[in-house]
Amino acid sequence: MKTFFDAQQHDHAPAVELHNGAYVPYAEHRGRMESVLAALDQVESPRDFGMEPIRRVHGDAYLDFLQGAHARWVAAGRSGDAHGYAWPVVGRRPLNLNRIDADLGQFSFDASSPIAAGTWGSAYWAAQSALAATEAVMDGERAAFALCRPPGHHCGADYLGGYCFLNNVAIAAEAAIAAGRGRIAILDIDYHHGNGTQDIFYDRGDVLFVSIHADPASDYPFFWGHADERGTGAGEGATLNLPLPRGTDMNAYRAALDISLRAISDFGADMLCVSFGADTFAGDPISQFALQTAEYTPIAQAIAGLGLPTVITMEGGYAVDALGANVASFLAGFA
Ligand code: OKP
Ligand code: ZN
Repeated sequence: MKTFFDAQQHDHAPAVELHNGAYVPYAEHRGRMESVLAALDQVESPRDFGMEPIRRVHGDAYLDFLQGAHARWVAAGRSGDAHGYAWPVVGRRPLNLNRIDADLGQFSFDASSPIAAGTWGSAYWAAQSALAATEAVMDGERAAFALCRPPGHHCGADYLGGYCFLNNVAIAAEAAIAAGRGRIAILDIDYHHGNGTQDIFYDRGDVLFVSIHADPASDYPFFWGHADERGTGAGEGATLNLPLPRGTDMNAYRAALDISLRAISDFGADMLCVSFGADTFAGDPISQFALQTAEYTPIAQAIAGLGLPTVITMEGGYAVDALGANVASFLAGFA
């Protein structure tokens, strides 16, 4: 399968994150990509599609913030990565305080995503990888894989969070729509609910968002991904959340997958975008499902059975030693 990745995606290297009350080494690190790259035959660097397709999803103020945040952090006399610590819980009024600490709160929803010197460049090239995979599929490939790092599904039009800075799958979907595809289905099978993707398309009837994830009553991101979130306005019914309990194994997972695939086929999509996270793996250090490496192949075969042109974007997966094998097992299902 055509796979896209740019070496600049390695540059994003935060040192630590806040986890259960302590600062621990950042789980979303470059070793994840090295594991995947070692398991795949060949990858191509994407061409540069520029800012226009990114601006279809993200607001100008947010993009200005993201590009400049680390330099402003340094200019404020700080060292290391930019971490926010104050959030505007009520509303998101842009106050133009020109304080880096205020803006870190304004443009994020959690404390999972410090901004390092290389963050903007890596997020930019992860999005370009998603665009290259989309172009490959538009040009006739049956499926293509964007090895996105950083991942994207937690960030919205104007906020980052959950290790995510640019919403790669949303950027891919909007690029396909701009190029003439009418209806897009997004299937999110990361362990965590893709709250950012859901938010971006919540009021849209032309993009179906279907997600299978750990019940947010027990797991991050807590406030989104509940079964009663079904979209609004023209998007009513175009969001489908299938939360599952911790401990879910292939049997229960497969039943939810079948419900997802029926919804996608009923929607009549022209194209499918898959947010693929391998943090559903039994050995994942921050997640609690029980899927095995070999089970990613039949999951992908079932998805491929929809017969839709498919763009696959990488989301999570933190069992680094097994990540390459898990991704290879998934991609094999499309062969
Ligand atoms: C990103 B993706 C828990 C901290 C939560 C955020 C998890 C982001 C997952 N102590 N950290 O969906 O794999
Ligand atoms: Zn995840």
